[in-house]
Amino acid sequence: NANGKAATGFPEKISEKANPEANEATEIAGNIIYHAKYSPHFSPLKFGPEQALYATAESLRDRLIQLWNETYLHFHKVDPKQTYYLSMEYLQGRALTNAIGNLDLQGPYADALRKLGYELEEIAEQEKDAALGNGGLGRLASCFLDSMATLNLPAWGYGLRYRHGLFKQLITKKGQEEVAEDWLEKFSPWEIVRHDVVFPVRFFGSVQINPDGSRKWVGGDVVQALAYDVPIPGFKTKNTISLRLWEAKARADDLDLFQFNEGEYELAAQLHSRAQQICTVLYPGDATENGKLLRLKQQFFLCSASLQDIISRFNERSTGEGTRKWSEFPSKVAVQMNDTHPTLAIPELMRLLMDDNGLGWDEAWDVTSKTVAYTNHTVLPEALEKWSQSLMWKLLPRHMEIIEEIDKRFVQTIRSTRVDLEDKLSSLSILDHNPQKPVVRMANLCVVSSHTVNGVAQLHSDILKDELFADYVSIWPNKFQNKTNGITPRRWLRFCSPELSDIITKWLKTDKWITDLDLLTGLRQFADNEELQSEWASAKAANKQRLAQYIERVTGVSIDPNSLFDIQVKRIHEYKRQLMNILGVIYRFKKLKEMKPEERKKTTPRTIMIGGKAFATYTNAKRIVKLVNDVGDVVNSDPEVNEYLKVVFVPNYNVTVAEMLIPGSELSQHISTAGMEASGTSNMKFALNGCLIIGTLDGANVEIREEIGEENFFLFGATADQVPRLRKEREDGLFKPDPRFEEAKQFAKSGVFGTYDYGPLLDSLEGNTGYGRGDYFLVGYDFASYMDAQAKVDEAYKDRKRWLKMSIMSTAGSGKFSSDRTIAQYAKEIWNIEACPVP
Ligand code: B1H
Repeated sequence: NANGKAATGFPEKISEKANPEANEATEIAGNIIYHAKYSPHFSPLKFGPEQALYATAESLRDRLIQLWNETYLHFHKVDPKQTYYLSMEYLQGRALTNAIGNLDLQGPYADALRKLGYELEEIAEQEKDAALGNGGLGRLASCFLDSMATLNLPAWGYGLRYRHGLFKQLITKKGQEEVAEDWLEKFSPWEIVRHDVVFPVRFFGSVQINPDGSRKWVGGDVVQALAYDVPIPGFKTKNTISLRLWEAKARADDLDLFQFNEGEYELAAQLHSRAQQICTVLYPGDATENGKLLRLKQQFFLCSASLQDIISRFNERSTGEGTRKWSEFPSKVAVQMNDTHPTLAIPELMRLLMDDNGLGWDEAWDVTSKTVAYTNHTVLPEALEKWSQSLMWKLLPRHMEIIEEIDKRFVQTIRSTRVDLEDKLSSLSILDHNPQKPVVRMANLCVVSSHTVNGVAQLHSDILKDELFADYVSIWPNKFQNKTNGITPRRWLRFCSPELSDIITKWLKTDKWITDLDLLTGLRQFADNEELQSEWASAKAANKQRLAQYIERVTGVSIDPNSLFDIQVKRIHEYKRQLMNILGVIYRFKKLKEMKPEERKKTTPRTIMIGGKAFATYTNAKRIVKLVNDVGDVVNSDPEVNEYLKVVFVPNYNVTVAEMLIPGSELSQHISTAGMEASGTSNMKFALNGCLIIGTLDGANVEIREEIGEENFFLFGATADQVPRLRKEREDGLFKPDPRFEEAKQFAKSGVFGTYDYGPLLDSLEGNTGYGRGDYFLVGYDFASYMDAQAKVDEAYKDRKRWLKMSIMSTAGSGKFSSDRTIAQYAKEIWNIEACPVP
């Protein structure tokens, strides 16, 4: 056939050349064919792109398993202190290009596939995007795993194996629609089911008091947690760590055969279906009581299975003189809680130590509080988890006893040592006894029980210390730290933009920057160099071209690769202010319409791309999606202006789409109300790829601007410390809107963008309407400086040399934002672990 393959689909003969890479490629091609023929998933007669993907992945998996085993055995032998990262979310995206790149097999794999009639890129395109997370928090966990492996750290991730990841976003006439995602439709070639690793996890039941006074949790439902290991290779190292994902299963004897034979099939399989529900979807809607219960079950399931596994490994690695002393536990184990979602690790570890292993309270508390640490990712009050006490008593009665005891002891200690805090105790305590709705405050439980609490960017950590957790700081001044987030330079530069990477390597005369990102500062001295600038521009142009083709393919909109590519992609949230972006677009459109043709020609042509998913029940976020799409329809089909302005909603934003968008970006928007975005991580990815940022002094923007230089950053907007006063002024009717803001809103409401009722959305920007939240996010206040900053962007883009210099300076200043730096700091300053490289 056209690919030079025989009728069966398999190439008849693979020719060899006399160089070692060619031999390696031949061997790999042989492995791929072997898997295509003998792995039982597909007909052995066909070798289409999909078969090629699975066979290629399986050939890599063989290598990964080998490395994974070596790493495991090495850790076992050396017995170092090990970190366990507990997270309800991982946004792994695709794994093929990453695995090939980290194993440094790019050349041989590309050659091998070419022998088989395929391009590596074409095969990589077949892979589904593993989206077991929502957004930044989940992607951070995945970047962290890459860095842990690359730094040879003894560290593992634990998570849940959701059958369906984050929903797929369809854009229809109605706006966003959600469809169940299906990454396991066929199977994932990257996971290894571990039938030998199974732990029971209990729900409901009651607490039994034994004659000796000890307590035991009994009865209820018991579900089995089965481990699936996803090997995580480090970059150019043997170390390959594990992302262990738990799946919930019932046991065979949970099936009631008697009932089944009576024809009561559903009743008979009750326990099976209840077990299955746990891992069916990522974060189910929690508006209903059932939804809340399921979410809580998921959290506990992760914590219980992971801790049983950790404890059994701790015992396994004991050096032969019987079981180890429990007091050694904190010097062998560090548990990091990714936000409050795995808070139940605290009472579960206490329970396992006391009820299953006979420790007393003080001993168990000492071990637990020296083991767990907590990362906070948000200060938004609605995202601070609070669980109903009655729900917790029902599902986890023994844990509630333990939480009560932790709270009681904490309150007692404060009462006896800190009289000054007496009136703060009602907000510092873990249990909130508000008679209307008694709840457990998970963040408080984390702060009280953890040895270290950290925020994810300097500004955010300062807010934690000065506001959210200020009173705790007065109790434990040394408990609080900052760990500014980072991103892996492998996925987010080396692999997603090989063109730019090669240029960087050429000018730095080394590729060591891939694992030592601070070396990028070496580019600064060449930022004005014309040769570099022209190479830089052509790499960027190639990435823009590729992006333009992608956009046309998925949206049908053709965009001009010579226009300024302006991108805002992230979850749709009012605090992230996509609404401000689109109002700015609306204003720009109106002005372009009002201009004479000669005037229009003087403007900077722009393509504005906005993408992101709205939570299924978040009405205003969905209205924003609809508005962006409606504005796009009108603007893009307007023959007078569409040469100068295009507006595209990028559907189904995910890790894979990000890998296409970010390398092709020139300007990106990180425009949250100051103080609300804990860090942001896409800002780092864009800057690393030479994309300029228009943004507020929020989250990690602050540090990015410091690193790349304020002259290379389009800054606007109120600062975090001004926000409370501005909100107050807004409430008191003292705010005078900029005329551009009024004009944009009026135009949006005028009906030019269709018949959908945007009243409720736009009214959220007003002070005191029925829907209004009094413009809580200060779009009105920041709009003027935002538009001014946008005008500066237009001017800067006209000066190509200046723009390219700024772009190079962005990349050059991004070294700090490597997740290698972040993880090295966690390892040293929180976990107290050291590298354990496989020889
Ligand atoms: C972040 C979340 C989050 N902060 C609740 N909080 C969730 C909260 O499913 N839930 O219930 C899921 C996620 N996610 C993000 O974390 C911050 O908003 C970003 O600013 C930050 O960059 C990211 C990683 O630290």
